[in-house]
Amino acid sequence: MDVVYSPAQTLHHAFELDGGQLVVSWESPIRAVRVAERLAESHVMVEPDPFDRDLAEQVHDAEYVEFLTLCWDRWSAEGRGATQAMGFTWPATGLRDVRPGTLDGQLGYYSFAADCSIGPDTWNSVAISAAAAQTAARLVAERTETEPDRPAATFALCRPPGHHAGRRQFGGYCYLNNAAIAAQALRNRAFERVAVLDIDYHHGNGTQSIFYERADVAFCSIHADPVEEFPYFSGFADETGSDHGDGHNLNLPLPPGTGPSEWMATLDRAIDWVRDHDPDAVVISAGVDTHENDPISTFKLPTPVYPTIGTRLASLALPTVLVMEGGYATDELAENVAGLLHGFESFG
Ligand code: OKP
Ligand code: ZN
Repeated sequence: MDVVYSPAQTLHHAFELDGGQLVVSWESPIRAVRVAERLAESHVMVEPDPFDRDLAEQVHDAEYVEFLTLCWDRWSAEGRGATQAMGFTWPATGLRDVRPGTLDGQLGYYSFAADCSIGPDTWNSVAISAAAAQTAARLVAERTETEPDRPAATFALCRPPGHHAGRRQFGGYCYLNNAAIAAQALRNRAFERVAVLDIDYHHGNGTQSIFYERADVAFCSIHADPVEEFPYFSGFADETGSDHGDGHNLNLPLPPGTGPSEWMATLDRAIDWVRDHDPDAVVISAGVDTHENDPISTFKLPTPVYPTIGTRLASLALPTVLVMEGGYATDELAENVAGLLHGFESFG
């Protein structure tokens, strides 16, 4: 399969509040560098199309997208360009959901976590990361038209990741929701029903919330139980969708420390659920922070399991956009991603 990626995605780097201190984010540029280097040995690398803002505004509020594009300029115009922009107060429970006029107010209004700063290159990398997902969806749609009997697949090497970003909220290292943008792009083409399957270690709260009331995009996620793990306030098993989306959302939380046999059995459940929804195309939120050496996660998947995961995903035999999410074991990351893709490609 082709890989969509631009080196401009490495320009962004962020800080996160961790253990009471602001530190360099685990979500580092080297992640994309290593994965790209590795995949270039075995795959055709494709440059992303120009960022399609109208498409992004189908899954994000236009005002929010505007905020992201202007944030750094406003921040530096305030004379604060020596550090990166980050909020410090949020409309938490009991407070009012009003949009403030000031930058500090809006930084809180538009985010849910202090792990996601905005620097001079953030918007550029974020937009190109989203464009990689959008381009991967286009390629899958076009290949499905020319070869309808052969399920097309493309990998969007997205960085920064996206699955925590909501309609108007950044956090969890995510600003624009790349997987949601890919799913919407597929919906805008010939695919009437799309399923997003999120196998990142963390719950894809942003993707879930974007499609929660919709029947045309189903969402299923396997992740660490939010009782113990980020994002803490979303990802419970009783979140099943609402309104038209009722029954179109499935969360499969697992305890910290979950190993490969339990995880693979859960993947089988997820794949069965997706198949029961009879989608025309699939988006995989492909995080590999489930790896045993991941520095911020607790699952125990060994490197050799990723090809097996890829093969199982391919067994859906549907047009598929794979979108990279997390994975912070930088020494193993590229091998795990390559293994996932090779396993996928070896199916059938
Ligand atoms: C992004 B993705 C406090 C911990 C913040 C945020 C985890 C975001 C994961 N510094 N952790 O799902 O891989
Ligand atoms: Zn994650």
